[in-house]
Amino acid sequence: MAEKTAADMMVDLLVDKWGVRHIFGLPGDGINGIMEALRKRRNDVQFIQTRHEEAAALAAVGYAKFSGKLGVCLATSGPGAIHLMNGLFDAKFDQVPVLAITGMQYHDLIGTFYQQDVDTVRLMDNAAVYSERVMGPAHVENVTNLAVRMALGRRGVAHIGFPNDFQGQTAAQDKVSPMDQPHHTSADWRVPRVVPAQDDLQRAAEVLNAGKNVAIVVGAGARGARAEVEALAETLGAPVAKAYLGKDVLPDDSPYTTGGMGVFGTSATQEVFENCDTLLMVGSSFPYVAYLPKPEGVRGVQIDLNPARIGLRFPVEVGLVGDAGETLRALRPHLRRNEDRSFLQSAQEGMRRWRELLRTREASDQVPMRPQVFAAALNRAIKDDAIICGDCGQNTFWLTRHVHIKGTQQFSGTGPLATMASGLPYALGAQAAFPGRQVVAFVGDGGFTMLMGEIATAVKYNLPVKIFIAKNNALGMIRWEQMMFLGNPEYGVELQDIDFVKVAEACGATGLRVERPDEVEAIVNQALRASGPVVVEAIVDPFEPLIPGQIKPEQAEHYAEALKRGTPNAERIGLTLFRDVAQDVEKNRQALERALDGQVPDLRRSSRRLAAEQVGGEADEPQETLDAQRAAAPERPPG
Ligand SMILES: Cc1cc2nc3c(=O)[nH]c(=O)nc-3n(C[C@H](O)[C@H](O)[C@H](O)COP(=O)(O)OP(=O)(O)OC[C@H]3O[C@@H](n4cnc5c(N)ncnc54)[C@H](O)[C@@H]3O)c2cc1C
Ligand SMILES: Cc1ncc(C[n+]2csc(CCOP(=O)(O)OP(=O)(O)O)c2C)c(N)n1
Ligand SMILES: [Mg+2]
Repeated sequence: MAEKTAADMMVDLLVDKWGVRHIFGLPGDGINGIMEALRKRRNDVQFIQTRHEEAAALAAVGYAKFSGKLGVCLATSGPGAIHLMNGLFDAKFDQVPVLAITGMQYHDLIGTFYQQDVDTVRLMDNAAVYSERVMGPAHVENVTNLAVRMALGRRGVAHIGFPNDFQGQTAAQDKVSPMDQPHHTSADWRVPRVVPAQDDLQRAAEVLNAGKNVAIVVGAGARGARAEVEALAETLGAPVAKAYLGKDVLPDDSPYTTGGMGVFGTSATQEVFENCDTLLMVGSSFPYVAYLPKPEGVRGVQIDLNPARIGLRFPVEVGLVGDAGETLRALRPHLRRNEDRSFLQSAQEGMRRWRELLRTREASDQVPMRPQVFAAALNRAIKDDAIICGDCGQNTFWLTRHVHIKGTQQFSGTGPLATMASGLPYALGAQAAFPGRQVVAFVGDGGFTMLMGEIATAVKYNLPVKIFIAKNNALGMIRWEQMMFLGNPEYGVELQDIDFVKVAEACGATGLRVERPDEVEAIVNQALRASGPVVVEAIVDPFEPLIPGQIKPEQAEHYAEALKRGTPNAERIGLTLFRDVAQDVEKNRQALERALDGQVPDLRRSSRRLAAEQVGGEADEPQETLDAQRAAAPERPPG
């Protein structure tokens, strides 16, 4: 038998000692040695060839997020490695264990402006907790073991840069240095049990027991601690808000949760944050501090596994470093039951009103279809143990608001990196990890377009992912942000129409289109029943506005200003804005109406007139108006 190459050593270690079963990547001449090692072990580890290295990295993130295991991606030197970067930053931001392996040039040509001679070790510096170049066969075991341990232990990206010629060398072609000892490292890994000291638990309990209105925030770090979180909420009579990446911590019909928080949060959460006197954060680094309770007069306790995240978003009095589940279990005996249930009850009432509002939107029969109708149909159809992947855009709002967690469903998306195009690759990673589970992604047309070649990957590897595209022919979220944040008319946000049904079919997948609310149920179910990968494009209303759970007065002013300053289709946008706020929370209605009245009174008048035409207080405009506006669009100046 031929002697093992350095690449064989690395692959064998990953497969035999670290249990790696999937590697996402794309070959190149900088990694031919590694590809050969993977070919030899093809029965034990599946190489999933993506069409873009970014998708390989994002698939590794999805794989790791849903399975809890190490995600692995592979790219060639130079451009391949550079393409990985976006996905690797996603892993860094969300603290996900991912190992990236890249090729480097021949060891004696590195640093000589040779072809594709990118110093990938330095390239990865800002993304990785560990990034090292292999210096020869004798170095492989030391570096590989440490890289995996760093990725798992520090929950981040580890990177191995492997010079081309070293990949094919054997142990005999290298010399172990006098200071090294072969096989002196180990691949043993056990998840540590991290629990705070009793004194610290006692201090935290004192703060929580003193609270009358305690609010709880849970995030991704509390995934898997559902029972502990519910028990805690019950004891403290405390409503639980869920940060986006912690959406699957509690089912959405739990009596304790007020759902999401932040821009796409619920008004119920916002009310809880305005009225709480104590905040307990469990496994969350929710970034938008402006949406958290104001610290004055609010006492804080936080539980986080990462000491660096304590006190990052809220000036907590007690910061407990520990695992969410373990720490909550240890904390429980120190807590007293809060007999005053009024805070929880009023949160439940707020949630009841919020759900009612969502139901009104979901029941719309308007064409073009409101995206909420599409998301709600998906919500009704998916299985109790589905894996749900999000993307970045307005679609993220609809997904998180209208798809409600139930059963053992798992949910995740790109976090603070907020990268478009993450949904489909996440789904590939999730499906590779769980071949038997239903895996869906809800994405925008802009994001989908960026990596749509990956539908071919799904087909090639028989990964039956279901991709639901909310097609508004726009970079929707930016359209609204340009208006809402700065008061500018939209610019550069329209998308050229693409027939995604044809794209799917061209890749060998099933493509389906849905345009009308009365057919959405059937199409969504047809997609989910299909055995292979499916792309569903839903033609949704491009003018569906983006309105936070509670709009700020200045944001309402900006909307009005943008309409006044020549936003194309201002009339249509004004109407949808009015329609939404007409049934929205009272504060939003007041803010928007005041702003529209002040800046664009004509538009407000026509909104009022149309509202008066509506039968029985329906939220939608009459269908004829929509049809006429659709036919007249675009009312955009040339160029
Ligand atoms: C278009 C778009 C819009 C968005 N808008 C919103 C929004 O309105 N609202 C919103 O909530 N998010 C929104 N997000 C996501 C947002 O940027 C953050 O990523 C998200 O809020 C973070 O959620 P998190 O706190 O659950 O996760 P993370 O930020 O990942 O925090 C998890 C925390 O848990 C800790 N941890 C990990 N394991 C454990 C453990 N075992 N025990 C204890 N602690 C642990 C980690 O150290 C970390 O501090 C949006 C994203 C996109 C793409
Ligand atoms: C890679 C990347 N480029 C640009 C952005 C900025 N951005 C955020 S959301 C968005 C629009 C997304 O459009 P689409 O995917 O169609 O979703 P929609 O908002 O229309 O639902 C853009 C351009 C980003 N987040 N990521
Ligand atoms: Mg779009």
